[in-house]
Amino acid sequence: MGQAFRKLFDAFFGNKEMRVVMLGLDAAGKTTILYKLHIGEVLSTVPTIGFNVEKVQYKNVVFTVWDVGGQEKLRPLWRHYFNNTDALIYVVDSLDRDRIGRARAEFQAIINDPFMLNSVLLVFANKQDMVCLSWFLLVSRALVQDGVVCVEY
Ligand SMILES: Nc1nc2c(ncn2[C@@H]2O[C@H](COP(=O)(O)OP(=O)(O)OP(=O)(O)O)[C@@H](O)[C@H]2O)c(=O)[nH]1
Ligand SMILES: [Mg+2]
Repeated sequence: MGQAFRKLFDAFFGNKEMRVVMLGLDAAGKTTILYKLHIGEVLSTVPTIGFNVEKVQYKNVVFTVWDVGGQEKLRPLWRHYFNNTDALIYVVDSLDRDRIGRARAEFQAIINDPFMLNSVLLVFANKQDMVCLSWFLLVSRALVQDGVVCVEY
């Protein structure tokens, strides 16, 4: 009885859980972001082989954030993380001009996957502290109109 009430109470007022998958090419900065979110500090990282996962709480929402390695040989494994994903954070290295086309192609493949059709989406243009360099990704503004995301430059 007590258990049933607790479940009902949690459903209305308790913590919500969201599964978030963070993807992007190798060295985009995913692991750095994960640990900045988790412990609030920038740690030194090594390339991720496999994944890291941490829980991050914001107000009454617990985000389980999966940070998946982005090296070319690991990218075919990304799709195994898509099922039941509430949100995708796609991290792009704003300075990586040479691979912006590859980053875009991988992004399109992800968002066209049937498992990802209902996921919330954030594209994170990372390394903006270095934008004094000669080239960088322009930060865009995404607007949702009738369920369609329009990007303003
Ligand atoms: N200047 C700058 N460097 C960053 C930033 N974020 C990450 N880096 C650096 O970029 C490098 C790669 O960062 P990681 O977080 O390991 O990249 P990753 O996306 O997890 O890479 P994989 O695990 O191989 O997929 C590291 O040397 C980081 O210190 C940032 O915002 N600014
Ligand atoms: Mg990593």
